[in-house]
Amino acid sequence: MVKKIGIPSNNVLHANPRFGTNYVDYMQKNYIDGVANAGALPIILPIGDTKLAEDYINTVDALLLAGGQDVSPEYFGEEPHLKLAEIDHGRDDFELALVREAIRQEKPIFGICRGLQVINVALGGTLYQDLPSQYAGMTVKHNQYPTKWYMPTHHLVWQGHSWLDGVVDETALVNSFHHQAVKDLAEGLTLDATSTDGVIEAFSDELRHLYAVQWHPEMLLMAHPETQKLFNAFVAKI
Ligand SMILES: [Mn+2]
Repeated sequence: MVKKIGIPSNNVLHANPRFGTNYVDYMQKNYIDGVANAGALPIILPIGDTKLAEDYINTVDALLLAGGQDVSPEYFGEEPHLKLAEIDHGRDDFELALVREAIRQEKPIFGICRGLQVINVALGGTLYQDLPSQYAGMTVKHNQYPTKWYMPTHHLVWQGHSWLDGVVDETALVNSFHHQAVKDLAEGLTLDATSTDGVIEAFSDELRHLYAVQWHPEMLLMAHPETQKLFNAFVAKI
């Protein structure tokens, strides 16, 4: 049986003349490609009521959490920092509920960028709301804009053996489009990689089947097809 991977959607909350409405749910095609090319079936889960989380998780074998907005600091007990970017409580609540339900049903989760941060917060961890102003040791450009999204820019420092062994080349560069990052890693998560300035770039938890990276492998797929190995490795965990 083909493995079904639920991908919670993102949405557009601002008026958008292209669609003639304020409310559009969407998911970038490169996440869908990563899942489909790994032989799994991508199923987009539209942002909805948290009460639907159990039914949604019942219908899929795993979750993939995509990038996007900042996570609201209310979920880790802070007021919004001056440099906090756009937040969306609807998306936060829905994804946090899906993460908790997937863990309860022992279904694997792959978190990418914001997805990594959502997993950490769901389990009681905290975030830097804005790395440049809150992380004094920041010496690496973690928002590589205006460099293109498919262009990897910074190195990783591996912290031990993990599911990424043989999947991501240990000398590889990764791309980087984040101004938030994990501050306190939630209990039970294993640190897999940081950047050279110590920002958390990957963690996992084999017991709870959680796998997360701070970079954007889906954006590298077209220019660096070897990145597909990361999606394949996740699907092999299901
Ligand atoms: Mn980075």
